[in-house]
Amino acid sequence: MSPNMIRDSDGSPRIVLSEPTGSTAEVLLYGGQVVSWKNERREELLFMSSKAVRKPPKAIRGGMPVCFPQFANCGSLEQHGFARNKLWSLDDCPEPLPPANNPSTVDLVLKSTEEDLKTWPHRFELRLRISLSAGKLTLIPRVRNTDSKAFSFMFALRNYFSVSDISEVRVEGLETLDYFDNLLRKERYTEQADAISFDGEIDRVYLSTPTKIAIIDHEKKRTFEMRKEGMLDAVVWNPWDKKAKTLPDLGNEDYKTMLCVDSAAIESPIVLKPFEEWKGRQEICTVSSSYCSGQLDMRKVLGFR
Ligand code: TA6
Repeated sequence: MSPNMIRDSDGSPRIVLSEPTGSTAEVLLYGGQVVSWKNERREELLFMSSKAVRKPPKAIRGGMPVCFPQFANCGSLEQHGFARNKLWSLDDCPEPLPPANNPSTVDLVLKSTEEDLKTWPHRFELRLRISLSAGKLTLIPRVRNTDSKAFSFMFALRNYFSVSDISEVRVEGLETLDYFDNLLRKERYTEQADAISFDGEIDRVYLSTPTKIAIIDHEKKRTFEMRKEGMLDAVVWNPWDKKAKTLPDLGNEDYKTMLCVDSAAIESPIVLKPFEEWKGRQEICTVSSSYCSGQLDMRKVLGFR
């Protein structure tokens, strides 16, 4: 049995994943983008801008945009590359992954076209498996070099988390790491705090992070546990009020209820020889956290027994 495919009001295809405990996820072929993840209590876990634009060539501001083959504007392509601005297809050949054939998993693919070669001169196949289970959303991105020469690329899964109030959120797992600060000429700094909290714009690429990162929403008593493989870095971004006003597809107050923590391969771009394939993995679990003034034992949340 496959996932449910419905049509949006504008006719664009939307795939609805479901699993037995009642959580759902919704995916658009446009951008290969998860645009909704609701838990069994029908609470939306991902942020979607109140002014999101859902048609080409704009990327949809919310959910989980795929940034490929470039991150930010550190290259000749559009911001965050072109993958999130293109129409993907259902992938009927997800090998070497076993076929999914269940309502909680979908396989998508984006293949380079001759037209694409004019902007990025490399033949590729970008695949994404999106799999929903109770309290967990797993994304498995893969990039295959189908060209006759090697190429390198950056990659990120931009996770727009829905939070109750950004000033009540902490991120654990990035302490003591070096990071590039996009607000300070991308210079390299070292994180001094034992957890990241938010009182202004933040735009950092943390380097060579641990596998596990926790995003703790005190007000909702909810922790997102993020585990990633094949993507060494993590981006943390919130535009805050001033930058938010410069983004036409972001509501002026939206910054208060969003936080981007992305799985990313940025500092060391991935290099593929002809016919090699890179595979990443990102799992996000939701955990009820009875955090109250330091009671949450982060060693347990992050699995350090
Ligand atoms: O976090 C990196 C970054 O480039 C920020 O500087 C900001 O521009 C953000 O991504 C948003 O990018 P987008 O293209 O989604 O508006």
